[in-house]
Amino acid sequence: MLNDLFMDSDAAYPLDIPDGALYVYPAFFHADEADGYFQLLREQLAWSQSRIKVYGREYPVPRLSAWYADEGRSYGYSGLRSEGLSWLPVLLEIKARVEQACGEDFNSMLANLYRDGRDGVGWHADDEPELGENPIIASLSLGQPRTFQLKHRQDKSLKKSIQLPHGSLLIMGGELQHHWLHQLPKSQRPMGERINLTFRQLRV
Ligand SMILES: O=C(O)CCC(=O)C(=O)O
Ligand SMILES: [Mn+2]
Repeated sequence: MLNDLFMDSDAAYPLDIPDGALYVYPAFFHADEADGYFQLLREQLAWSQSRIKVYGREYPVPRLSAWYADEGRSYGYSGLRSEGLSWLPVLLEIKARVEQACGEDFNSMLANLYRDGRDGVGWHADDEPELGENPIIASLSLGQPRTFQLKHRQDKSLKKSIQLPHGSLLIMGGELQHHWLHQLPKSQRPMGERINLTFRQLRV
């Protein structure tokens, strides 16, 4: 559950959508604090480019990523199982702030680095079985503001497009991952780097 402090804050607001919960905290970190975290994460995280197999052919995904988790937690995706890296001090610091705002604990975090507008992530839901039934996922954005889009799986008329500024926190909860897909589209416009951290609680 999101705690009262978060719900009562002037700086955070719920987005009115059916079949799921979505909250945005546009200035979760102030600009200077967000600048500092961007630099540290850019330098310190173990960024690498994963490859995915589509119809028997392998492709590099259009972004760099890094996966951190409590010891012993592993995560399966694209037929692979991977152990998370050990938390870094900067990540523990950010995680504590995010946990306080959400009133939730997180034991894992997927980081993405979008190098420019040619990087993005396609339509998907964060609905891996290890996340449990209705996961709360807290998504921190740093750097280049990018558009985050959602579309309802059944009702094709339902769409949402949100601009995620430097230092913002987006929280997804309720049945959102069952009923909606989300993506970060590529863009033709010249763009700088963006770092996104998604905090998750693995149940297994
Ligand atoms: O970069 C973002 O804002 C979204 C990333 C995302 O959806 C994911 O990593 O599952
Ligand atoms: Mn996602």
